[in-house]
Amino acid sequence: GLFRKDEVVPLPGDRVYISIVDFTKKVGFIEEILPRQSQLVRPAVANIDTVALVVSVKAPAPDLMLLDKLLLSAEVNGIDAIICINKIDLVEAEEYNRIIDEYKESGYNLILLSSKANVGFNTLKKAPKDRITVFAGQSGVGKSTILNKIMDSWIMETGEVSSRIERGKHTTRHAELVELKDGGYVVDTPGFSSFELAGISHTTLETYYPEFSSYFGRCRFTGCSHISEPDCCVKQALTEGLISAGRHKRYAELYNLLKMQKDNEYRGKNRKGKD
Ligand SMILES: Nc1nc2c(ncn2[C@@H]2O[C@H](COP(=O)(O)OP(=O)(O)OP(=O)(O)O)[C@@H](O)[C@H]2O)c(=O)[nH]1
Ligand SMILES: [Zn+2]
Repeated sequence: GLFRKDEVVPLPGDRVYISIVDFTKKVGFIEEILPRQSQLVRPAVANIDTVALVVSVKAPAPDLMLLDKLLLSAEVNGIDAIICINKIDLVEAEEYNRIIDEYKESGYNLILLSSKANVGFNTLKKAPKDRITVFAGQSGVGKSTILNKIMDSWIMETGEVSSRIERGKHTTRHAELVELKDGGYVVDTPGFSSFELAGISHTTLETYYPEFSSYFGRCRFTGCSHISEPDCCVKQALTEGLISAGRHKRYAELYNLLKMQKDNEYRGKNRKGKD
């Protein structure tokens, strides 16, 4: 295992073997950290199962490019994603239905929320059972408000007070897992709100779009980018409304960006070689 041999620092969410020193005083030490299924940097938490990506319908306006990037990030890290469409009290239904339409073919679980009007929390409550969930998304979309609401009403009574006191004593803020009454844990600190494209290649980008998956390998050209090639099954699906135009447009934008980065890298290397 990890830890002693490799000097791995334990994180919230780690599954560990412990040695108990004093059972009644709850004193013990970590013997071994079990292999991690996932590891986030911001917040530093291991074994996250679900990331709940929050967008608001208004104030701030939904940034669907950021949402797509965060979905990518979840896919790359092997973490399930759900999409929370928040602040629905601020707009008419047709406005948030536009977002639903863009993502309904992707298969991601979509939850309509309003912390203000107290909408959607029963659905949200069903989602994170037996799992570790972290909330993430752009600044101002309402992550902290959602978390506070969850923690005020769903939290396990045992340990709540002590962990709150504990928290106050720490000078540097670190994420903690909060155990929910219905099972599962939520990370008490909202996650990343920005995104780096590091580690993703334009050639594999398509594999992170669940709604593209049934068309893989069926295009006329191998390595089809699904952007400008003829006889492309993805583009065909697009015209039939089986893939949303917005998702595809942003996919194409990311594809071109990643390809350009790769080309620049390649040129940079070539130039060095010639000097
Ligand atoms: N109308 C409305 N306002 C909301 C709702 N949820 C949150 N807000 C407001 O939106 C603002 C931002 O909410 P926060 O919970 O601080 O957002 P956040 O995502 O945690 O923001 P950062 O801490 O900057 O990442 C606050 O003024 C909230 O009162 C909602 O459902 N409806
Ligand atoms: Zn194609």
